[in-house]
Amino acid sequence: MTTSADYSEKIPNNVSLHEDRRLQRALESWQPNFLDWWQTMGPALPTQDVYLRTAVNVGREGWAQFGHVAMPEYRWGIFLAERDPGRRVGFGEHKGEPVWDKVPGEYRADLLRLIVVQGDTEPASVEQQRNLGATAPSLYDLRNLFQVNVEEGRHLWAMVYLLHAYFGREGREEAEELLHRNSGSADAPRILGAFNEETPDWLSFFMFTYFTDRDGKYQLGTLKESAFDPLSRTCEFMLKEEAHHMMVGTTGVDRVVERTAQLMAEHETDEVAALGAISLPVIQKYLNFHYSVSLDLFGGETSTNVANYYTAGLKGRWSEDRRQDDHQLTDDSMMVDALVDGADGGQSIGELEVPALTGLNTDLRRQYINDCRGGVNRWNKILADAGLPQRLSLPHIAFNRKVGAFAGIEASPEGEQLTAEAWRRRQGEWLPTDVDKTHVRSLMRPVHERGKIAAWIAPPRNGINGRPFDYDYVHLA
Ligand code: BYC
Repeated sequence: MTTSADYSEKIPNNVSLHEDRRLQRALESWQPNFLDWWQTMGPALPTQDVYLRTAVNVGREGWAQFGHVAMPEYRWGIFLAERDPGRRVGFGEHKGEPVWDKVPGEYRADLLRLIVVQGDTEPASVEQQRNLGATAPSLYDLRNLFQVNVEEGRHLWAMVYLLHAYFGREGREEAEELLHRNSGSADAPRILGAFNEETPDWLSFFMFTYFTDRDGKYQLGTLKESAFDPLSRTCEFMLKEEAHHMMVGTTGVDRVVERTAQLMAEHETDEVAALGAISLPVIQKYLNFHYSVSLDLFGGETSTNVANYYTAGLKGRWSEDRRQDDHQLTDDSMMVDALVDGADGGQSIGELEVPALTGLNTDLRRQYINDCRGGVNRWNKILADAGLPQRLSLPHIAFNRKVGAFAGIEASPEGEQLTAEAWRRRQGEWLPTDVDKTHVRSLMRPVHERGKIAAWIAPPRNGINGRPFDYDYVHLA
C-alpha cells in the first residue's frame, strides 16, 4: 500500500478523495496545521478519551458510530449528502436549470465569500469554548461540549474541502487564514461579531448553542438550497449533526431554568443566588444578550448582497421548496423592520416596504425568531409547571443591535426607543453586568465525578445514545 492510500483512510470521506491525488496532497498539507490549531486553540482540558459520535457515512441508517475516542485522533471526515442526479436550481434567474458541479466564473467571488464566512464561524466557536471543560457541571455535559467541538472541527473540514477542491490557490490560502484568524483577536478577529464574544461560563455556552448555533441551522438551511451542488450537499449533511447542538442548547437552558424554578418554589423566594443557583432575571439578561447578537448574524434588514446571492442561485430561502411563489421574487415586495421617518422629523421603529429580494435577510431572521419562540415557550412551561408566575421573553428586534437598521439607535427590550444617556443608565437592567457575570462564574466549579452534577443545574432526562447519566462519558488525563 502506498502512503497516499493509507492517507485516504485517515480522512474518512465519501468524495473519492483517493482519485484526486492533487487535492489529497493539498488536504494532506493542511491537516497538520489543523491539528496544531486543535492542540493550541481547541479544548484545553486534558483528557484520555471521550465518548463521541463520529460521522462515518451519510446513509439513513448508521451514519455515525459512538465510542471512546482520544480527541486528537478523532476522524474528521469529509461527507457530502448523496447526489441527486436530477437536481435542478430551485430559485433565482437560473431556476429550472441543472445544478452546478463546478463554480461558475461569474459567481466565484461571491461563493468564495459565503464559504469563507461559514467556515470562519466553525473554528471560532471552538476557540470561544476552549476553557469550558475546566468548569463542566457533569461528565455528561463535558462530553456534549466536546461533541459539539469536534463536530465544529468537522464542519471546518467541510468548508476547507470546498475551498481546496473548487477554488484553487485562492481557496487554499483562505483555508490557511481560517486557522490564523482567532476569536476575539485584536489583529485578526473572526469575521462575524458574535464569534468574537466570550463564552466564559456554561450559561453562556447553553445560550450560545441555543441562539447562535440556531443561526447556523438557518444559514446552512439556505446554503443547502444552493445551485452549487457540492455546497448544497455539504450543508445538508452538516445539518444532521447540527441537531445535536440544538439539543445541547435547548435542554441546557431547560435544565438551568428547571433548577432555578425548583429552588424558587421550594424556598418561596426569587433570590436563588444565595442558594447557589442562577436567578431568573440573570437568565433573562443572558438570553437578551445571546439573542440580540445572534440577530445581528443575519446581516442588514435590507441587503443588496442577499438579493444578488438569491438571484444568482447561491443562497436560497429557508424551506425554499415549500414557498408558494415564483421563487424569483423580481416583482414582489415585503415589509421589513426599519427606522421610519415621522412627521416631526424624527425616526421611529416601524416597518418599510421594500423589494422582496433585498428583504431576504429579514425573511430568514423572522423564520429564526419564530423558532426561538419555541425555546422560550418551553422554558415558560417549566416555570408554569413549578407554579411560578414569572416568564422569560425574547427582547424586541431593535434591542442591542449592532448590525442593520437599528445599529444606530438604542431600544429597550420592549422596543421603546431610548436616548444614549438612558441606555447607558439602564442597560445593566437588561444585559449581564460585571456583578452578574462574576456570580455566574463563581458557580462554575467543575464536577468531574461520574453520576454527580453541579447544584445550579438539573440533571438531564436522558443520557447519550441510550447510556445512563452516570456513564463514564469522559476519562480525564
Ligand atoms: N458581523 O449586506 P449585509 C454557524 C457584514 S453560524 C460582522 O447587511 P449580508 C455556527 C457583511 O459580511 C452561520 N459583519 O449582509 C454557529 C457585509 O460585509 P461585506 C454562519 C457583518 O452580506 C455556531 C456587510 O456587513 N454562516 O454556522 O446579506 C457555532 C454588509 O452586510 C455581520 C453564515 O453566515 C456581523 N454580524 O449577510 C458554529 C452564512 N453581518 O461583504 C457555527 C454565510 C453582516 O460588505 N454568510 N456583516 O464586506 C452570509 O450569508 C452572509 O455573509 C451574512 C451577512 C448573512 C453573514
